[in-house]
Amino acid sequence: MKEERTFLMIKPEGVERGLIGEIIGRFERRGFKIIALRLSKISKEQAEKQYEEHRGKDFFDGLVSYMSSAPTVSMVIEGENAIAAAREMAGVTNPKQAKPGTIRGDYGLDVQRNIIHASDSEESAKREIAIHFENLRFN
Ligand code: IDP
Ligand code: MG
Repeated sequence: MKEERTFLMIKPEGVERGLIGEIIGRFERRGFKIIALRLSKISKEQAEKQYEEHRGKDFFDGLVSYMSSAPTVSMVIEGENAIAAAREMAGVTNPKQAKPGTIRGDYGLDVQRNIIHASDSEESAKREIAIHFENLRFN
C-alpha cells in the first residue's frame, strides 16, 4: 500500500444539487485526509487543460464549456492507494453502467453529468493538482 494524493472535482450538477457534503463525507468516512479544498468557477483554460487528452473528441467543447459554466468543488485527498480507491468510489464513466454504491451509480445523471472527476494515475494527479492548486502549500 502506498500513500498517495489524488485530485477530485465535484462537477457543477453535484454542487447545484446539494451533494457536496454527501460526496466529501464518503471520502472522509473512508479515512482519506482532505488536504486542499475550494469551491470556485474554473476557467475555460483550466477545464481544457484538465481534459486535454480528450481534445478533438466530439464531446470535448461541450464538456469544457459545461465544466466552466458554474461552480465546482476542487479537492486534493491523501491516503493509502488514494488514486485507485477514488476511481473505484467514483464508479465507471457512464452512470447507467456504474454500480449502486458508487458515487456515479448513486447520483450520476448522464455520461457528461456524472458528478465527479477523479485522477486516473499518479501522473494525472500531479498534473491536475498543479492546474487547480497552483502555488498551494500543503504542509
Ligand atoms: P472518466 O471521467 O471516467 O475518467 P473519461 O473517458 O476520461 O472518463 O472522460 C472524461 C469526462 O468526459 C467524463 O467524466 C464525462 O464527463 C465526459 N465524457 C466522456 N465521454 C463522454 C461522452 O460520450 N459524451 C459526453 N461526455 C463524455
Ligand atoms: Mg479520464
